[in-house]
Amino acid sequence: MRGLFISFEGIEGCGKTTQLKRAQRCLEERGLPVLVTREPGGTAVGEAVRGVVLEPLHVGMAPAAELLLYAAARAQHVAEVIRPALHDGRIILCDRYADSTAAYQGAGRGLPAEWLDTLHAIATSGLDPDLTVLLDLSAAVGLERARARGLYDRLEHEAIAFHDRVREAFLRLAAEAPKRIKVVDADQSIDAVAAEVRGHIDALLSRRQGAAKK
Ligand code: T5A
Repeated sequence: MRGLFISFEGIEGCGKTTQLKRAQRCLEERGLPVLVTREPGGTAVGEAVRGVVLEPLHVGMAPAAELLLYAAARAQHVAEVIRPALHDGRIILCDRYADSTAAYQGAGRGLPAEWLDTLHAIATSGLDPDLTVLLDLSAAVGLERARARGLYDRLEHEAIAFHDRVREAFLRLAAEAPKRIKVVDADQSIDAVAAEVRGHIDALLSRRQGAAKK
């Protein structure tokens, strides 16, 4: 049976990585085959692109160059990792995917939607996640959490207004695709967030089992 593709999205510091690890543990304890990956990254090419695109010294990167780099990393990731893992029946937990491009390069940088649509088609052939967990948090709290770790990447240097636009864009995407994108309030304890995330993943697994029985 085809696997499942689950992405985790949200602004900087919203807790994606923390929650993705929790979900991984929970699924592996049940003996399910899980693959954890991230964007940009997940392949040698993608990790090299990640180094370029997140480098704080690259302050002058043109928005179009940024968009193309994220798209290039995604094209490699989909071809080398995501499609093969889906074919092998694995549950893919992916830290960021195409909704990040819509939110950051679309709303954040103001790049035209047609460019994003075209590159999405080229990079993914239209592959969307089965479930996207959107961890919603105010930009102020998210950046405080991210900065408390002492590491700043290039996008974390952007003004708070940029991150507010990104958050609003994620919420708009969720309103447009309520079946796929589930919003979870990330301003709760790690355990409380994990319980909500687990609920959404369990609902997806139940739907899958129900469909398989028909
Ligand atoms: N990007 C990416 C684009 O612009 N376009 C794209 O197409 C793509 C794919 C990627 C950057 O690239 C951009 C977006 C990003 O700027 P990244 O490393 O994936 O960078 O993304 P970040 O959001 O920067 O990752 P972070 O590691 O900063 O955030 P996470 O993973 O959301 O948060 P996490 O889990 O590491 O937690 C951050 C801190 O908060 C604590 C954790 O312990 C940790 O210290 N925390 C909590 N504290 C209190 N309560 C909770 N509920 C907490 N949950 C976690």
